[in-house]
Amino acid sequence: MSLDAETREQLISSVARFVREKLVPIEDKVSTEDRVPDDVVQGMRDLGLFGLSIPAEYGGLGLSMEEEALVCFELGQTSPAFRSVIGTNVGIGSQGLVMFGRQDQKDYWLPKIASGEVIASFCLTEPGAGSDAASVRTTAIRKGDVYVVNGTKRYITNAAKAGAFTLMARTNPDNKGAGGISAFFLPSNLKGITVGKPEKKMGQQGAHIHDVIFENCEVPADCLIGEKEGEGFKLAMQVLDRGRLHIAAVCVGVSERLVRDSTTYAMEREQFGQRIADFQMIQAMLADSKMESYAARCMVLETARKRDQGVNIAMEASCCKLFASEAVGRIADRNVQIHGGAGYVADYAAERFYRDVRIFRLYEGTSQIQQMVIAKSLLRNAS
Ligand code: COS
Repeated sequence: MSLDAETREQLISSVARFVREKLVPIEDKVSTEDRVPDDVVQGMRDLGLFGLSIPAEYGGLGLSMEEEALVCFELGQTSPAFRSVIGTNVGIGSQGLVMFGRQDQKDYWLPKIASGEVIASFCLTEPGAGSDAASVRTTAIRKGDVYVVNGTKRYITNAAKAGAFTLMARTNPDNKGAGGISAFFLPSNLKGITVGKPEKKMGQQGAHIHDVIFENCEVPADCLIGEKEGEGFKLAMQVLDRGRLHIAAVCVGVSERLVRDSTTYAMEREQFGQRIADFQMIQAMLADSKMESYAARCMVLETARKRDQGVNIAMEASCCKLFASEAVGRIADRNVQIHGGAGYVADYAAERFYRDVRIFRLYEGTSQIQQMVIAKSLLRNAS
């Protein structure tokens, strides 16, 4: 679904204002205290941010992918830890259900996810299964009306706040490959689920990741997403295709913020009797950063529009994630460089963003995984 032009404009400008007035001023505090305040989370609920991608019939905003990207461009203009609050509900936590859920599952869960009443996390990664997502070892063995789940999930964003999990587990241990994996959507308060302590991370303080441990957890059989076992890997891949585009859009937003910060600083800072913005070597860095952020923006919008037209964008989403996440890394690095010594100390946002953006090249598939997806697609289509 797509909004009319006026509603779209209103939404984008409300998000931009919220970011500018409520989020940017507390970036540093959130980072230091490692916590997003409750009133800010409530503000996100009021704006409908938890339900960006949930169809309107379930109380979400039902945005098209292009509209979601436009919102991400705005949300990315501040510390990415804020985006993480809504990120799993909008993306990987909910989309398996949106794409493949049964009607009764959607009716029950999606309104709660859209309103932010329930936080949904995505449990795929394990200690032994990261890039090789098909090697999931967590098992879900059917016994009567339940699946008995055993295993450990790792680096699960928002797990401690989650009211529900999208879980990938092996329902057929005899099939060690992708076909043995099924997807479940289950409440987080079942007996046998423990959430570990938050990990100490390099950046994005305020956003948290945890282990989720399943020990003989009896998951009602109707928590299986859809009707059939063995569909979990393909579900995860399709959720990630979409998620990668979302992350690329966030990278664009952060890139644009950093280009602005670099330019502002270069115009304020004086050396050798003039502002450093007048030195061509500084200008070259500014120009490269702008070029890369603009290229990433164009790629994301083009791919989002294609997806909205129903085109399979698995390969293009990987192109976007690869380019935008690597670009924002270079842009954050140049931003530190332009700030000089000030870029290395925590008084300026440059140091924090440098750490914050590093994860973009890792989660929802590393840069090397995106290269694999792109190359595999090229070879498949050429043969
Ligand atoms: N959409 C639909 N189906 C897909 C798909 C996609 N994007 N990608 C793969 N599949 C299907 C394949 O068509 C294949 O189906 P068949 O067995 O019917 O032919 C099946 O899934 C297995 O595919 P493939 O052999 O390509 O899987 P691989 O084990 O080689 O893994 C990669 C492919 C590496 C791309 C995958 O494991 C991956 O994306 N890993 C990274 C995971 C990740 O992002 N982790 C981050 C944690 S989540 S925050």
